Amino acid sequence: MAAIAKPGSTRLQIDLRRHLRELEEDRDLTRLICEIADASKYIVNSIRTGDLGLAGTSNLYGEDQLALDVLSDRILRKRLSHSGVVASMLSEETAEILQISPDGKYSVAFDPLDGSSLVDVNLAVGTIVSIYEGSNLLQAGRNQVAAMYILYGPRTTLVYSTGRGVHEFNMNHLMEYTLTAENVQIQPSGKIYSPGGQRNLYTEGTEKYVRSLEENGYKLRYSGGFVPDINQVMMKGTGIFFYPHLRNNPQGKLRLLFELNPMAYLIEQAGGAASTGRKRILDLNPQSIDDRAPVFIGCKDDVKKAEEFVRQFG
Ligand code: FDP
Repeated sequence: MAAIAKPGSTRLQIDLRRHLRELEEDRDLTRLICEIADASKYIVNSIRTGDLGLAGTSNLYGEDQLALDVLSDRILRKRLSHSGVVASMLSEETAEILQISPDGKYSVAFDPLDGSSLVDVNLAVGTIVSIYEGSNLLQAGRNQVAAMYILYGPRTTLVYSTGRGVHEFNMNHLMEYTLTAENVQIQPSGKIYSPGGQRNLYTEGTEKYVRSLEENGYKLRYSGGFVPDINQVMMKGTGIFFYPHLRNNPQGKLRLLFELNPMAYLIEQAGGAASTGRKRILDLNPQSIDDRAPVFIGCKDDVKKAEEFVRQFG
């Protein structure tokens, strides 16, 4: 494998394309990741200047779409369908898998703008992407060949993995992504927790788990956006995020194909873990494109503890 810095050390002024080239990644995969990175520049622009009104359509899940969701979706879909390397693609905003080209080497599932309920209050949102080889998007997340997210916060950052560590890039004033952290690592346990979902709907296992975190001095740090919340774990190298099974909703809220699989891939690559409380996220076999699952994701030992509570108390 080509040059990757040791954890904690960073090589600067390396742009995304060069980084991928140095890792000797497949040319088509390099192309695909760079196309998504390029598309994100237009999404950033739309976020800065975009129309925040409702677009008058709703997605598969019956939620109102903000114009920005629609815009981001269009930007990504257009880029991907013209990339020449995509066999099929699936957006969180659409109800079907689109077959693009029989010559395409990769398939892509993406959430173009996750956390859209935070847009109108100017909190951080993000794009999440999951990549498989071939045209099958309905397979276990462990088969992903790459995953990435882009966080639109005070800064725009891109985090990717092709199975050779997790790397962070910052968008500079020329809108180029330059390397800021290479081979990001998550510690075995931490003192931060980000709890999604309504606490009075938690099952006994999750409630007891949260109490044990509080008793052990864990601090609550939760933004309400999956991308910034996961990025916090990733870049601080510590913490656990969960959106658990609820009393009235055993599947939780987050979507397997667009949210959980790519984040689980990235977190595992950084040395963390991701579980439903009973099973490794990356081992779940999706039955349909809108599958959801509960999730405990972050520091390995913290996820293990959550699993113990869920196993014992449900
Ligand atoms: P949003 O509905 O704003 O798009 O799955 C999307 C998501 O946000 C995640 O980003 C976030 O972690 C979660 O939902 C928040 O869910 P609640 O609305 O139930 O708090």
